[in-house]
Amino acid sequence: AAVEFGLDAPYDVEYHDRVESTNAIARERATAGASDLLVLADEQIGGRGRREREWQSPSGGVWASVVLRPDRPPAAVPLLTFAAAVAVTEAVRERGVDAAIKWPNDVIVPGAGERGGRKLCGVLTEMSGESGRVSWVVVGIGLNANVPQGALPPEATSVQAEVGPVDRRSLVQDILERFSELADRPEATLSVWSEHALTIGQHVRIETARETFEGEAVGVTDAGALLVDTGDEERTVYAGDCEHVR
Ligand code: BTX
Repeated sequence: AAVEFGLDAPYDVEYHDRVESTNAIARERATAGASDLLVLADEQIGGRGRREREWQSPSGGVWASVVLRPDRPPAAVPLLTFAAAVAVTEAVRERGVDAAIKWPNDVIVPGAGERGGRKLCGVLTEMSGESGRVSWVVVGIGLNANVPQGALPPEATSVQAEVGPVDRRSLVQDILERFSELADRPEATLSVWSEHALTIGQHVRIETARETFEGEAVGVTDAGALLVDTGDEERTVYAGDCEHVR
């Protein structure tokens, strides 16, 4: 049914009208040996974010998971999350949405006041491997494209809410082309990411599995970890939630 979306993608495409989670299907396919595969759905009923959080995925969105077998160490995998965020940011900007990246995995519409900092897209990257080698990676992209505002959490926005409904086929196509181009180019990814990222220079509140602290985001490492100056020391944050405090 990939015909439904009519995609001419740089990956094999498996299309579903409705699934639990495209990441869950992609993980199964990856475990069975697949690579360069895109699992795409119109609607998810069990979409997931990081730490098992729910991801609202009503019909009309772009719920997509790419299976890759990249020849790179696990430490370089977060740059695939960056590549996806860059691809989405550029594609929606081309369509008139004022989008920017929030470390590590969100595309937001900055704005001011009440409508400021709303989440447009999230990326969930999962991987498997052993002894320092990556076996497979699943990069899950959740983009609120043509979804009604009422079906989203209040802190979210959609392409439709920002600029009106868009052609999802060409949107997905643009995202995939850019993503596949960046997927093999970690250095290029990092530099374009930095251009689109809002986080650097902001005062941030970081929440990791173990602690919460604040400081100024001063940069990212080559592997995409966030550097935060707390005033006392510079911390390196590999994974966690980040809020822009001011
Ligand atoms: P995250 O953990 O950074 O963000 C999850 C949080 O985002 C939720 O707790 C909620 O507050 C908020 N949220 C939930 N749904 C939406 C939405 N539709 N728009 C904006 N904010 C929302 C982000 O995780 C990573 C999400 C990846 C989703 C893709 S969709 C394709 C693939 N399949 C799958 O199950 N997950 C990925």
